[in-house]
Amino acid sequence: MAVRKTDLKWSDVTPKAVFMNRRAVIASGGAALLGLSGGGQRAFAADKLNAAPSRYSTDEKPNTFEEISGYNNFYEFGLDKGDPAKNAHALTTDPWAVQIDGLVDRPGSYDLADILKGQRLEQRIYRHRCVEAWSMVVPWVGFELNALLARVGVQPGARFVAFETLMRPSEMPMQKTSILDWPYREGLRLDEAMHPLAILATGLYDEAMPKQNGAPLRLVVPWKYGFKSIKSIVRITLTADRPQATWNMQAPKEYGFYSNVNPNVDHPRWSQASERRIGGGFFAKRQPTLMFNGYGDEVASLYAGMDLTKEY
Ligand SMILES: Nc1nc2c(c(=O)[nH]1)N[C@H]1C(S)=C(S)[C@@H](COP(=O)(O)O)O[C@H]1N2
Ligand SMILES: [Mo]
Repeated sequence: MAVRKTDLKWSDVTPKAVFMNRRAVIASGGAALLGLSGGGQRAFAADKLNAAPSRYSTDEKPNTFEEISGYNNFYEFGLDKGDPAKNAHALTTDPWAVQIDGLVDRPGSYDLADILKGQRLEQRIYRHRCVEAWSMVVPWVGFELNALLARVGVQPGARFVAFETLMRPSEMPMQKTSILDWPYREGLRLDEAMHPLAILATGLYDEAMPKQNGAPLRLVVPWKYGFKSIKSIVRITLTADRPQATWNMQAPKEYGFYSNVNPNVDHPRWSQASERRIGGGFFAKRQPTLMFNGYGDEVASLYAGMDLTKEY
């Protein structure tokens, strides 16, 4: 892959996480995974990734690593929740380049290691709410999307940010079918993308991102339904016009562009008023879904004056 090195002013500091991906996996030969399976709850220190705790973390109890990496939507690897964990090992995530283009001052194809250099990694324990009305609590490790956008220089005409997942049918078998219009695409309004809650994540707990969760780089936007959080990102484009988003293209009456978590706007085929927390067990009570997934104090002002029953 083309690597342009670079007129970006990346700092010389190299966080451990840059090397983590390669080292931990090779060194452990899978032993790390065995270590995980016994314990349920894991330490949140995230030392291996050198990630600082965040004031944006929820104090709710996180789901286990096994729950978070064993129950996934990643249609490139199959439609069942267990398919990504079974099939995503086939994905080559190193080397990895991200094309950053459109209305930016310093467009280019950037090696992921260069992007991570000098980024302040944080552990963000976020609520995670799928449009299918299940939820988890996930200790992501990542950095604010706005930090990357600042580094490439957003031009004045930019109003949206578009994201694309890798297109590689040889490793992503469902891309040989037309169940979705590949590659998976998503978009945010620029002010949403600049919000400090929106992160690019490279890890979970203190491990590099499992492939089924979108290694090596995925978006996390905790006040929106999970499908906005696009996985295995290879392209970020600043645009003047609203970009296409996969589920919105697929079924616009069911999935709007904004896709803010909203208990008052039902999906046409099911209620969004409550959710099932994964791992709670079969008899666990459903819990009420919160407006903006509980992040209203932080993000509601982004939507002042909008009718969220129409712009869903
Ligand atoms: N490329 C890609 N990204 C994707 C998806 C997908 O199918 N392909 N599924 C989305 C959906 S519907 C959800 S709920 C989240 C799930 O993220 P998780 O598996 O880490 O919980 O990923 C989102 N990102
Ligand atoms: Mo989802």
